[in-house]
Amino acid sequence: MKKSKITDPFEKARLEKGYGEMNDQNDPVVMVLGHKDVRRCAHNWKTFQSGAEPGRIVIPSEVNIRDIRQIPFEVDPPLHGVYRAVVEPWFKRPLEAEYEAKLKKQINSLVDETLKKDTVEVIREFSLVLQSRALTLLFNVPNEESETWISWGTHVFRSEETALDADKANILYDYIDKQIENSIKNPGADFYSKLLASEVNGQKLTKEEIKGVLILTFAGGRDTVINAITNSIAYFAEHPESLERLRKEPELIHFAIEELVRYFSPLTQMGRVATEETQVCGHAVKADSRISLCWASANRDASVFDNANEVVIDRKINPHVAFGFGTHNCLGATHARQILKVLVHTLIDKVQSIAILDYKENIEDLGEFKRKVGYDKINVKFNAK
Ligand code: EMZ
Repeated sequence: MKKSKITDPFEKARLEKGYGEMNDQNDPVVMVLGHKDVRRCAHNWKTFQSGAEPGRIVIPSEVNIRDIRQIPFEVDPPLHGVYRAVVEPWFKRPLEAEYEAKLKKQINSLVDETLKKDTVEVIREFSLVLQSRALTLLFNVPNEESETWISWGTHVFRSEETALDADKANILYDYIDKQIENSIKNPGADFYSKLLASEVNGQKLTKEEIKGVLILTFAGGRDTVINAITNSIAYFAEHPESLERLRKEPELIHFAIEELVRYFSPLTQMGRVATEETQVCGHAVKADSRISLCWASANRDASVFDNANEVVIDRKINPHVAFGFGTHNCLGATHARQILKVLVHTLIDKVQSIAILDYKENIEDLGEFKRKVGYDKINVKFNAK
């Protein structure tokens, strides 16, 4: 089996019953597995809410390490839409030519550095660095700030020792408090200042609300983007023919990126809390219990995707849900897509081949399912064109 392969552990359960079950910290989850059901439940925000206790819709639940509500992620309509409208234009900035040019410069220089090395551990030396540097563009702060963020590691709430690390979370919260105070004293063109100047329903955002947006911006796109970058490198290492094809037909890059994101599904699932007694796939769901929308499973649903377990690099019709679906579709998706687009262009320009030397897979333990989501480490060698 190829080292870059990500198998689908949900197939049997999806076909046989349409749902799975897992116990997350004694707060069980009914996992919705089929594409149609996932979309239907995502759409039904009245019954399956996001605005539950902060941290509870995340799996593993973060209720023990976080009381601040992430915004707009943990807010239901109609208020969700009001917050979303405030932040949305900022999260579309990656489409601006100047932003893209800066991103190109960052990724070009990182790939140049990487080409000089005999081996590179992709997660720590490449993906984490790339994600953190790119995030300085989203925040519109100096590139040096990425050094601090790199020191936090691949997840702001999880460490190697523990799945939910309260001390680590506090580092992030303190950092955010400090940045907000700095921007109050010295307003600028950064995201903090932008949020401080924003209003919702005629009222300035409170510090708590600002913090909620910032925690989401730091946490939400971190391990997910890192996994997407790392898995892309592993994929192209083992599929030089795909890299070659994109070199010859760069107009396919857009399709390739959607397909890689579908196949990797960097975020396996996201929870919701039932507001009333209901059922999914004929299975009873109690009021105030959790379901999850299993994006990774929906993205392998053979009734929607031909050759669902293969990367079809030029797949044209691709209604994947890797960035979620409906009201809460990923706020950072534009930024993430730009990162992958610029990365693929840079690989095409500069890299002939990539060799995987050794690796350790990152396997998520989801009760009856075990899912590879990426790697804990992967050493490779980049070879120049
Ligand atoms: C939350 C989540 C958002 C959560 C779209 O996902 O990402 C997770 O990595 C974070 O731990 O707090 O932001």
